[in-house]
Amino acid sequence: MLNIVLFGPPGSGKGTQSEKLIAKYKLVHLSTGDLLRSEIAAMTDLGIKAKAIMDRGELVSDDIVIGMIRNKISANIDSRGFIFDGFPRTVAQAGALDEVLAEKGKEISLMVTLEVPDDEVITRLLKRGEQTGRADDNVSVIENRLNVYICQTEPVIGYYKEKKKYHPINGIGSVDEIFARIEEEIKKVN
Ligand code: B4P
Repeated sequence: MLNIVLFGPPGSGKGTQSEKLIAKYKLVHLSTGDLLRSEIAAMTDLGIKAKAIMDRGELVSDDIVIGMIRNKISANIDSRGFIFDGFPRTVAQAGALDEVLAEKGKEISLMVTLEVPDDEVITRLLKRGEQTGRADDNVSVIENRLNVYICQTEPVIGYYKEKKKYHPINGIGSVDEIFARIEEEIKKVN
């Protein structure tokens, strides 16, 4: 199995690159952001709770997202592999992901981090906000998302560094250029 954690700040291009990775490697895409937005669209109890949290740019509780991921992994365990997009976002989520995979005799192959400076992600997210009206793509919420990333999510890098699975790449350039950099990192482990 090829199991990739695609990591980076909000707006670094995780969702964009996931689409290309799925097409090339036939992996199952697990985006916690997309899963949560589907719950919101369906107006489930979980979705109603998640919407308020996401609209503030904060993280939905570990229990909720770990439960969602556990179900999806179990349902697709015979696939060629997974791309984890926007998950794990806390060290507790990273540990839980390893446990869920280990229960099934699997593990993460590599963590690719898209390195993009704050001014660039702010520009990208404001543009998407204008184009799509996404509720969390406005200046004050983007600032909060970046703070949450630094405080709660960046420590996940240390978790994968210790396991020798950390592969940082430059996330500035065209979508195809960045994809080629990701492919180079995959070749090193696959
Ligand atoms: P996500 O949906 O994961 O969204 P994201 O981090 O904002 O976006 P991403 O990095 O995927 O950027 P994209 O490719 O779209 O999270 C949203 C919220 O959900 C979180 O704030 C949180 O509340 C909640 N949540 C999700 N997962 C959670 C978890 N595990 N635990 C707790 N809470 C969780 O790219 C952004 C823009 O840049 C696009 O418009 C794109 O077109 C553009 N772009 C992409 N690549 C580019 C390039 N190379 N050059 C120029 N522009 C580019």
